[in-house]
Order: sequence, then structure tokens, then C-alpha cells
Amino acid sequence: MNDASDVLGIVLAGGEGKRLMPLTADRAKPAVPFGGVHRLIDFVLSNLVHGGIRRICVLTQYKSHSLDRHISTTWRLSSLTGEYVTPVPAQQRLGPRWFQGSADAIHQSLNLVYDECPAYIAVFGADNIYRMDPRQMVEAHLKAGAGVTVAGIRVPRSEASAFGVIDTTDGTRIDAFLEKPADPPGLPDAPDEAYVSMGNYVFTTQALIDALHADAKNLGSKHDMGRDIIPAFVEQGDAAVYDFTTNEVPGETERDHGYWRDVGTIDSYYEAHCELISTLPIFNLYNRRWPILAHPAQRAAAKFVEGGTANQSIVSNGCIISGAQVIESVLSPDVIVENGAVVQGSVLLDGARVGAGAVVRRAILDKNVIVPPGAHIGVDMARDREHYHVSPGGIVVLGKGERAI
Ligand code: ADQ
Repeated sequence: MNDASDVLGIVLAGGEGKRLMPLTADRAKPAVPFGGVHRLIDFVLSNLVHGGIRRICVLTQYKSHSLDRHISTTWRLSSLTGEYVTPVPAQQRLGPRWFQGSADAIHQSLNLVYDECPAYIAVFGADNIYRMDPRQMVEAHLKAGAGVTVAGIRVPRSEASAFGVIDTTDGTRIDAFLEKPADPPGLPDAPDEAYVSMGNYVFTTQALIDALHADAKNLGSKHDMGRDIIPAFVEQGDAAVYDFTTNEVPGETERDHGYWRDVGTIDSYYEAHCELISTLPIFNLYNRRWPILAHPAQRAAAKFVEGGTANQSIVSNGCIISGAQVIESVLSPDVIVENGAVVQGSVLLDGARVGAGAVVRRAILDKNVIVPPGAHIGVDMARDREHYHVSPGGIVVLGKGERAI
């Protein structure tokens, strides 16, 4: 099947993202900026849209204002051809309660499915960094003939307790599924690796509707896709797995083939940025055949004056580097770094300002953070721990609008 027109896309974007605090203090996790000019949700939406799935509902709930604004300003598809990306806030359609879990979010939004009558539904998460052609997964779903197909990838076993772990003997049928097990089992051919769910599912529409109705009646359920819905399909022998490494995307390189990152924590968010900035990065943001779409910042181009430099770095529009050094860093639009300042190994979001002579190392500065002249961040960790949020990996984070001391 190369025609994705009979597939409705549902993007789950209502997660709170507690482990990304303070970046999620004021915005939904899928709205967190990434890679200079993107937001996390741009990755899944780019994949769906390039893959021909162009009727997309984005289910939102938690602090959704900036996410809603981003979707309605950036993701305007052609209404002439019936293509759309629409944010769907929690609406209490089934009684006076907000979404209880990701499955309840879809259950409460089934009116969208009844309106569209699609043959298949692609339910994708909103906070991962990757490229994927969803058509190939839909094809695999048709071939497997199960009610649901789950995208799977190998990750180090040490990280697998954050994911749903898949057991398959024949590589297609899922024999068992454990959501976030404390002690995830390794693979027979690679004991240090586990096969996990990417949180992307393709359902045959009626199978999803039946499963959601059954789940809604189950008083013991948390109404969560990974905890309740997928295990229910597995129990009935009706779940298949799609091996993500078989997915091929135009323009990808050997290095970024199969690249997928969950950026659910400050450390993984920071690491994923580090993977963007080397000369030959593991994830190539410059693949023009499968671009990650973004809202173009209507700003003047970045400017370097007074001997200011940036090396192994991404510098967005509107930035001014004046007599300062920026090294191994990612700068969102409108960042200003002044005379004699050094920014190294850091991620600076929109409008952050680093004053003259300041030093910023291994830090994430959220939108509009101000680092006054001469201040030091990431230099004296004991002091930083007293004043700022510091991740387990030692990354110092200043929240939106914070002023460093
Ligand atoms: P998690 O990412 O931990 O695990 P969850 O917190 O439910 O699961 O988030 C999944 C997606 O659903 C995210 O995009 C989130 O924003 C969204 N979401 C969460 N609650 C929601 C709600 N009430 N309304 C709307 N959207 C909501 C999941 C799977 C694992 C899998 C990992 C892969 O459960 O099995 O391994 O994704 O990252």
C-alpha cells in the first residue's frame, strides 16, 4: 500500500513531561524547542505529513497554549484537499473529567474517528527525535493482519525500564509486552539490549474502537496505551511488531538510519543536542529530502561581530555573537552573547542573553534567561546546585525568564 489517504493520524501530545522540568513548567512537552528552530512535535508531524498521512488530530491537555499556537501557525495544510493538522484539547465529552490517560484521550476523541471513517489509525507519540516513513509501517500492519502493529527498536537494556518491552519469537507476532518493567529482559542474541516499543502504533480502526470501549468499562484500568491497550491486544494474540530498522527514508545516511531518541529527561534532551553538532552528526538535520519542517523565524540572519565566533554549533536567525566564543552549542533564535563571554556545550533557547565576560558551560538556558555580565554557570557545580536545577548528569538548567546570579 502506498496510499496513506485512508489513515487518520492521532498524535498523543497531552503528556506532562515532569522529567523535563523546568523546561515543561510553562509548556507541554511536545512544545519544548529542539535543535534551534524546531519543537519536539515537529518531528512526528513531519514524518506523518511527508508519509502522506495528512489528516492529523493532535490530542492536547497539559499547558497546551504554546503547543496550540505552534500547530495553528506552523502546521497549516491545504484545506482545499481536505488535509489538516488540528489541535484537539480535552473537552470532557464523556462526562466531567479531563483525559485520564492516553487511551482515555483517544476514547474521548472517538467522534473524530467517526467523522472521518478511516480504515486505519496511526497513533503516534509526540516527543521523539527520528525520521520514519509511516507508509512502510502501515504496509507491515496490513501484511501482519493483526489489530495493532507496534513500532519496535533495540535500546541498551540499562535504559529499557523507561519503555514498553516487547517479546517476539518470530519477529512479527508480539508474544508478551511488559510496560516499563523494573528489570527488563535482554535479547537472546544480545543480552545487553532490549526490544522496546517506540510508542507508535497502527491500528485497524474497528479493533481500536472495540479495545477502547472494553478498556473504558474496566475499572482496574489506568486507560493508558502502553499499560492497558497494547497488553490487551497481546493477550488476544492480536498484536504485531514492526522493526524500525527496516524503515528507509529518502536522503538518510548510514549514520542516521535507525536513529531514534526519546528525549524524556534533561540528560537525554541534552545528549540528543550533542548528537546534532558534530561535523558528521549521527542525526542529520540537513536532509533536504525529508526535512523536519519548522516555522521560519521572521528575523534577520545571525550576525557575528567584534571577532565573535561559533564553532561546532548551530546558530539560528536573529542571534548576535559579539566578541564572544560559542563552542559545541545550539542557539535558538534571538540569542545574544556579548563581548568576552564563552558559551560551551550548551543549549540556549529563544531570546536568552549572555552578558559580557560571562561563562556558560554544560547548561540549558530556557527562553529569555538572562546571564548578567561576569556570571558563571556550569563552572562551580556546588554553587550551581544551590541556586539552579542540576540534572543527574550534571547539566545546569535555568527556567524560562530566570536571571542568573
Ligand atoms: P511514555 O512516553 O512514558 O511511554 P506517556 O507518558 O503516556 O508514555 O506518553 C506517550 C505519549 O502520549 C506522549 O507523546 C505524551 O505526550 C502523550 N500523552 C500522555 N498522556 C496523555 C493524555 N492524557 N492525553 C494525550 N496525550 C497524552 C510510551 C509507551 C511505552 C513506549 C514509550 C516510547 O507507553 O510503551 O516504550 O512511549 O517513548
